Amino acid sequence: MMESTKHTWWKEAVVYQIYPKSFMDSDGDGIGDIRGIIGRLDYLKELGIDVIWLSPVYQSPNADNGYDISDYRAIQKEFGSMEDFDELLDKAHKMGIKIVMDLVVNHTSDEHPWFVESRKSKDSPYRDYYIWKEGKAGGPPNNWGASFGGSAWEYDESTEMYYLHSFHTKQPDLNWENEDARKAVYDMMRWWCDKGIDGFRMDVISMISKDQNFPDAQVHGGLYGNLGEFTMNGPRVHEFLKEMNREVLSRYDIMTVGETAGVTIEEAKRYAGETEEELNMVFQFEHVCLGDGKLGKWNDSRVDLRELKAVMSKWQTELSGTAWNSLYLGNHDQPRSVSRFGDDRPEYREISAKMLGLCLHFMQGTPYIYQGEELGMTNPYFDRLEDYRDVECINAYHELTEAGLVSQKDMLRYIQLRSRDNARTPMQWDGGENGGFTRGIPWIGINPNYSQINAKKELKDPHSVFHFYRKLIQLRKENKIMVYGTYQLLSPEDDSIYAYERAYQGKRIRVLCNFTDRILPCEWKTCEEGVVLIRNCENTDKTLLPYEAVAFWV
Ligand code: TEU
Repeated sequence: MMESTKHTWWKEAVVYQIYPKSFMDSDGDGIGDIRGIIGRLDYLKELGIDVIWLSPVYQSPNADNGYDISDYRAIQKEFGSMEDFDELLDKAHKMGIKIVMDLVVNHTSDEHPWFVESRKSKDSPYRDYYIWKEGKAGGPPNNWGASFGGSAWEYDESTEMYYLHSFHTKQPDLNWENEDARKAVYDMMRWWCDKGIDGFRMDVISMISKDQNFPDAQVHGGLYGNLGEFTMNGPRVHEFLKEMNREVLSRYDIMTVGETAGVTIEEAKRYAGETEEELNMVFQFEHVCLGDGKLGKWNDSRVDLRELKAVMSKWQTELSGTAWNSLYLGNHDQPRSVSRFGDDRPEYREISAKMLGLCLHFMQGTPYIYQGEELGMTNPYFDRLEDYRDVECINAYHELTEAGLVSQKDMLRYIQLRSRDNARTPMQWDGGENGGFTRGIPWIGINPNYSQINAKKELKDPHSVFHFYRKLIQLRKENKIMVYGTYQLLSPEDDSIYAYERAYQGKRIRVLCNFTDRILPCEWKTCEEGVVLIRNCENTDKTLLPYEAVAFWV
């Protein structure tokens, strides 16, 4: 294992993800907006984060909450105006906070002018911006299924051909084989960089190069073939990213993180290799896919700690010195981390939320905090399908229950545990109406626990999850070992304790985390005065209390 030597600002940064629709509503329409974010910059400053990753704020018909973009150079009305955006960028910069934009270029909205033109005729100059194919035997060109249900091919009457959409029917995939389309994307990216933004989080960037043979894919347990095999880490993806780097990224001091579904260690070393000239870092998916079964994410399994440790440790050690990790336990597509990896029962919620934060922030890589994670926000466990909003879970509910693959009762339980809406309930600002998120009716119900769990309460309480995260961020700034140190797992076989060490320039930190609600003996623990960097409870015995976590110098 090597000590990563190249120091950069984005390795040392802590990123905070904002999902604008659910963050803060300033005008009472029930939908979060940019002015809402501006009003909460002080809160983020107090937390101490360096970078905001803003989920899409571009013009969009919202088939997938902004991940279907109809104009890359406009702000969607519900979120405000370009003037509001410019003000946000300016104010954030004055406070020393950078802004990274979501870049969604695997697909556009079907309402984007490129697609509107493309579907009109086979001779349109925009025809090849998208992926059009003839049908086969009266059906789609192959058996690929879309992420949000149904076939990945949509028949279009005007030219009697099918277009590919890896996600929603309203998200046609761009054809990256087409040079004009690529150039148009780079042009748009330069336009944003020239505005002064600080980087891009690239949506499903691992999927932009498709196997041009478009073969049928294996069916795992649902009704359709899994297209990932032929769309993820495709034949030309690295060529395209090197081109993008040359044309755009290398010309600015920005940070880039690729959302790389299906990425392996070997692929990550190419996407985010120190010398590859593609991206700065990637989001790998292995730890958030643990326990996935024949119906993919739709199940109620709990993560096995030994598996979690194996996956995290593999990424920690194998990228060390050659590429860079992103560290995350939640985002807008994942359930709340405390509900999934911790314990959201009232007596353990706070302590297990802190334990997870400590466990993650002491690893090598750039940590990402998803809005509300710093408060220990939980899944809402809505008990009616009507309370959910996300196309993914609603479509899956119908597709899987109607095909008889799962009962309605089980599917609702799976949704309570795994739906993306778990992360999308409004940010809980205070104990007042709608948790202080809006004076109107929120677009999705607020988690009923907002009177106990909210920012106002936590800001006042020095022992809150918020202040624990604040301290974690501060420690990272004071101790380069947290950023650059090498990582060593201590107890691979232990199914209850996550123990690891970091080493850097002759110094060592040991991290101990109890992932259970039991008191456990722990020989790894030393209890001398003055060595502890941070802990989530006072316990000087050679034991770990339920969900206890501690980091100390050894
Ligand atoms: O997500 C891509 C992706 O891999 C997800 O579809 C993931 O598999 C799924 O959400 C897990 O349930 C990105 C965005 O983060 C997501 O919000 C978008 O819906 C999607 O791309 C399409 O743009």
